Amino acid sequence: MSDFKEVLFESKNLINVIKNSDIGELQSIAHEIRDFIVETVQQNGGHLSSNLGTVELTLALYRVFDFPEKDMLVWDTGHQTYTHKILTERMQSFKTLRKMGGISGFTNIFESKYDSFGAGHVGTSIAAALGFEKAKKLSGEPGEVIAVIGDGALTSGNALESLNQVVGQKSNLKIIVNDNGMSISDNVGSFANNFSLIRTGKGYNTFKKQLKSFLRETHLTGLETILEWIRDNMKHNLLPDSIFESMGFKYLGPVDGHDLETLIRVLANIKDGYKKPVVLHIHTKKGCGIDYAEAKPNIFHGVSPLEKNTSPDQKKSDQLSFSDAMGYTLAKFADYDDRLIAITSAMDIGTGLHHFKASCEERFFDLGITEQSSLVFAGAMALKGFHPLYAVYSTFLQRAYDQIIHDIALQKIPLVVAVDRAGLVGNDGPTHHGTFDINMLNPIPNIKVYAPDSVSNMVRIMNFLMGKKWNVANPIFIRYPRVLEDISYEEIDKIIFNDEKKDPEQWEIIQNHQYNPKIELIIFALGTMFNQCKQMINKVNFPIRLVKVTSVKPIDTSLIQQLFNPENNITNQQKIVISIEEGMRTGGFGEHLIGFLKEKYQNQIFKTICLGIDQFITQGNRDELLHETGLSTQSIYNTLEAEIGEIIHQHTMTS
Ligand SMILES: Cc1ncc(C[n+]2csc(CCOP(=O)(O)OP(=O)(O)O)c2C)c(N)n1
Repeated sequence: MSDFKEVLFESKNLINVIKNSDIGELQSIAHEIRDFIVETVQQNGGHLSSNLGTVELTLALYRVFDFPEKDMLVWDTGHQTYTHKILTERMQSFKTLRKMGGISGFTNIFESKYDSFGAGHVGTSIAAALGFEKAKKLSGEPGEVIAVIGDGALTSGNALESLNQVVGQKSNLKIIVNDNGMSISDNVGSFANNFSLIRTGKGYNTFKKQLKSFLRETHLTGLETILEWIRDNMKHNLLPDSIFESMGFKYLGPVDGHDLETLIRVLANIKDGYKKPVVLHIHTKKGCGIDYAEAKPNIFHGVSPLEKNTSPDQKKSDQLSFSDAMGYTLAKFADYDDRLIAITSAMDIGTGLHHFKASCEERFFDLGITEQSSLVFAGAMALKGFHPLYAVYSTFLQRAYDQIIHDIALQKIPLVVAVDRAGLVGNDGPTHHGTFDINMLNPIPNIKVYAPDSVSNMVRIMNFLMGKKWNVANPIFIRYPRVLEDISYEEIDKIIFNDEKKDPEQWEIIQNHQYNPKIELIIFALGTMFNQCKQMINKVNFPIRLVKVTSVKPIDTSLIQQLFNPENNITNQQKIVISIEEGMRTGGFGEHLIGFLKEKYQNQIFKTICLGIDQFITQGNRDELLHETGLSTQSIYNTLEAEIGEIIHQHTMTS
């Protein structure tokens, strides 16, 4: 074990170590932290590139400021906080990163007093920091508040609207812009262009050298002197008219975010000194220090667990995700339909739209982290006769709720929203589970919400809607999970080529072999839950009809009529109705369906059970989480046994 590895693993107070180490020692500690992050992410999965980019920044921040007692640190998004976690009493538990019962991959106020504000969605750091600063001021507490935000997150609506408030609120916030030129993929938009001009301009390198020698050679530590020097040189070399300065901030930088010495000097000079909000622009390398992550920072933004000692991109899989299948299918359709448009909010790879981008770049739009604007943009294109599909994770669609109601549904704009990662997403945990989309969408008029049970059926539904002909008259939402399936691109090609279609509004029934004229169980299983239930029904020696529900709304009233038609029910058979969905129970599909059935067929309904999710769900792998939420095959069986076991046994014996 190297000395510094020992320091890292053995020390009870790493912050103290950081405060008392010289630059050389800090660099060695940075090296060990990087190794430890890579090792842990290889085992547990997680955000690799972003965390490799913030090691030195985090060390410098803890070296200079006194978190959390005096100063406060607010991380945006929270996905780049592994070094922060390691330094703040979580070194020993870091091995449990993202595992069930372990530490979160994001900031979490229940986990540590050092995590000042929980995050997972981008763009909240500046507003939170401003709120903390005001609260500190009103209660007479000293200390600085620092927000760290990436160049990607900075372009989100939330961040920009807060940025616009800082100066007017007479704030002294210190905002550190961690600029690596990347969101998950390349960052887009005017801010990104501006930053990129600074980074690639000749002036930046000259400035870096000049700043370094200035700091070395001068013994002046007077804040004004150094900052004036930075500003003047910046102005001459780089930024005649900084966006931030014109907004009223003191703009400093760009500073090399991997140069510990300079970072510490600049942060120390900012501390307590400037009675004005400051933007410190640092330049970092996403994936810094690890060749493969530096070369492909987008691929290693978020990675799955790996075999030890293999580079993550060596992983092979003969399975496909719903996301890849969706993006691939859409790309195929672009050949038939020259009005088809694909839109993402900075998630081209995650949503599989990179397939579309690769084959049809002129009709692919990455609008950055702007879920609200992206939806409006899609709506406007649809009104001009184009055929937009906006792919977005369920959890991020929450950001655009008003746009769904006010801009899209109210105007009944015909477009498709592909709601990816709907349901339990696994180790990213509660900030990322897609468990609210059904409840959000269910009450909204004019829209339709589909929920395929499998990749192949999703492709068939896509064929039905937009294969060879755009068949979309309403806003359509297709929700599908973060799940891999054994299906190949060739099989998808066949479905597309043969134009196999599925009308999702027509549900299907399967039945186990028995019939009981007195009582039966009808299970309405939405989307993914069909598979869990299918495995279960053959275990049960009791008449069950399992309905594969592929649309949240509209509900299939003709199938319901077929099941409940009183004229067919001459034995006055009673029914136990169960609904099951991978989403919040309250206000979900099941509550709505059962309400409808009770209103129409009360006298046939013996009992109802509505299965779904009741609380914020922790992190863990999908199987663990399905089990925890009562949605795995085994736990559904257990619930039935507990709730209606008696009835089942009674009727099984007498039938
Ligand atoms: C509202 C929302 N949309 C999308 C995401 C997905 N996401 C997580 S990190 C990220 C990129 C952030 O880029 P940046 O802030 O520059 O940080 P970096 O990873 O480059 O350090 C995105 C798009 C999210 N977390 N929240």
